[in-house]
Order: sequence, then C-alpha cells, then structure tokens
Amino acid sequence: PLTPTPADKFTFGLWTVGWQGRDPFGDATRPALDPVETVEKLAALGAYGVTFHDDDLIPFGSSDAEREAIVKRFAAALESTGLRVPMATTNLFNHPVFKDGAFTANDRDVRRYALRKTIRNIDLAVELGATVYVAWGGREGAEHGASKDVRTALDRLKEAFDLLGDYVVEQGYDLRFAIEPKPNEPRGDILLPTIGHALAFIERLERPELVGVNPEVGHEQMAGLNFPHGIAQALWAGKLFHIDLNGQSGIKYDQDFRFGAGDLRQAFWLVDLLESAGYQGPRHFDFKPPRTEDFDGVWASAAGCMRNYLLLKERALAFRADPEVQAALLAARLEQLALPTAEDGLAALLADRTAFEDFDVTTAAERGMAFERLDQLALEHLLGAR
Ligand code: GLT
Ligand code: MN
Ligand code: MN
Ligand code: MN
Repeated sequence: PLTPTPADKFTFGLWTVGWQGRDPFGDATRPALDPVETVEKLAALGAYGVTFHDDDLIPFGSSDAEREAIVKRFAAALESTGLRVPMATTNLFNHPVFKDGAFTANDRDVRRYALRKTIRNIDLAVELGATVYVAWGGREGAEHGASKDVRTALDRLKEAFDLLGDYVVEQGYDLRFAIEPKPNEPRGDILLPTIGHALAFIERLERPELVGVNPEVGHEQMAGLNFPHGIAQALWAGKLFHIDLNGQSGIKYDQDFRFGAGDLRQAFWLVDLLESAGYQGPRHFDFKPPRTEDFDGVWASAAGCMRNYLLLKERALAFRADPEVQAALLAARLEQLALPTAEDGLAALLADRTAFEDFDVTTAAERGMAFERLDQLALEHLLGAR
C-alpha cells in the first residue's frame, strides 16, 4: 500500500520536477528536463498523470511547425506510458509582457493577448484529455496604491472568466476552471488572495458552475490560514475541482517543499479530510525540489511526495479505525454537532423553556470537551506510536 500506483491518482506539473532552481538570488543549478523524459520517469515512479503550462511543453515563441512536432512527440509518450493529462494551465506570468498582470493588466491589448494565449492552450488541453483548467493569477495584483483600481480589475477578471466560459460552452468542451489563490509573490499583493476570496468571486460569475478552486497548501499557509479548514469549506461549497499539494513552514516566502515537509500536522488532517470526504480528483503535487539537488534528488523528492501521502493516508485510516479514537470522538460529542440545532422549528425553539429559561448554564459551562485526549490519540497515530 505504500507503493504508488495510478489508482492513487498522483499527478505532477512539468514545471515541478523540471524547475531548474532559478531564484531571485541565484542562477539555475540544474539543466532543463525533456518533457518526454519526465513523462517516462513519472510513469516509472507510479504516477497517474502529468500537467503543464503551455510554455512548459512548447517553448514561448515556437513556430507552428515546431509546436506540432512537440505535441506529437509528447502525445506519443503519453500513449506509450499510459500517463494522463487531467489538467493544464497557462503561463501568464513569465514573459515581461505580463509584468502588470494578464486578465487584469491595465493595458487592454495585453488583456486581449492573455485571453487568446489561454484559449489556444485550452484547445490543446482538451485535445490531450484534460477536464480541469487551472488559473493561477500570479501577476494579477499590485505593489502600489492608485496603480490598480481593484474593483475595476475584478470587473476585468470576471469578464475574462465569463469569456472563457462562453468559449468552452460554445466548443462543447467538458472542461471546468479552477482558480488558484495566493496572497503574494510575485506581486506585492495578488487579487483573490485566499480560498475564501476566490469562492466569493466565483459566485459573481455568469457561469459559477463552471468555476471552482485549486487551493495550494503553501499559499494558504503563507497567509497564516489553516489549509484543511479552507479545503473543508471548498468541499462544502462543492468547489474543490483540483488541489496543489506541497509543504510550507509558516508565514514566509512560497517554499514549495515536497508534500509532507513543512507543517506535518496540517498535512495529516488534510489527507484525513480528502480521504474521508471521498475526494475523487487528482492528488496533484506542485512542489519545487530544492536547488541543492541533482536529478537523483529531484526524483527522490517526487517519490517522497507520493510516499508521504500514502503514509499519512495509512495513519489517518488507522486513526479513524481505532476503537479508542471512536470512544474519544463520542466523548468530544462530534455526534451532537451533526444534529440540527432546531429541527423542531423556530416556534418550538421559542416555546422550549429548557432551551433558555430553565437551561442550567452553570452545569453546561462546567462540562469538559475532552479534546486533548482526542488530539493526543491523533498525534500518537501520526508519530507511529499506535
Ligand atoms: C507557478 C505557481 C504555482 C501554480 C502554477 C500554475 S505555476 O509555479 O507558483 O503555484 O500552481 O500556474
Ligand atoms: Mn507555491
Ligand atoms: Mn508554485
Ligand atoms: Mn500551485
């Protein structure tokens, strides 16, 4: 059970293992990876699929003939390995033309170009079998005050998603969008900084049913938020269309560690949640093997992401199956939380003297919640002590 297989639905972005280690302070420490070699290596490691930005696969500025040859060779590698492409996305952040954003750039011609670049890659994504299209608006933001009229920029962002929705509906594509929130980096402040902001934005769109979220572990944690809680709310809203798994240690730069590194407790509760909620989508790793690593380290890092997920899944299942845990859950009165508060209706609540006039506040306040015992059991399962 700790050996990954395609049934585990583990997927990786070409840009993850392919990251060359360029950061704001240093040059690349690794050469570029051939996407076909990546496909072969990921398949050998037990992955289910691979994802890409247009420019990860087809270098920016390639001619139509070059593009065709690259896609043909990539599709052949998918065919021979059985690796799938469940998701694709657009690079709307690397080229200097996107320095002030893409769908919300102040320059109208840049916004039109960004839409055309996206639509072109949507066609390829669908051709390769993708059913989810991620939209990370890393450059949609600002460093200054008056430079970005945020309410107007949100009008333009809505316009972009409405147009993209029109396009997939007109084409008859089976494709939904997943917005990826991030609070900052590379912009000083990014629009739709958290899961909550994205969920509220989606409800203002013309076709909200076509749009969900692609939350990334580290991005919420950069904002100091509890990632499993954010994921729970996305699931509750029926909006968890995709997920980016990685690791992050607290509020600092986007670390993109392998999954399981960083906040291990949140990783445990996340896996417990995804597995118990029956999340069916890919377990997509969006990490960066540190620039200290050579290619052996890169593949060890990718294998570590999958193994850590499977280890945490094993621990989470054991936690849920443990009779002492089940007793502790009862003691913590989770089954009471599952009961409606006033299924007897408002009138009955207002007439119920035991709910207020005769309610023994003092005794109720004295009841312990028994949460520490429950949490210690979880920690012991996580640590392999049970
Ligand atoms: C970029 C970003 C990621 C996004 C990718 C999708 S690209 O690496 O940091 O979090 O998921 O555009
Ligand atoms: Mn990240
Ligand atoms: Mn990233
Ligand atoms: Mn991501």
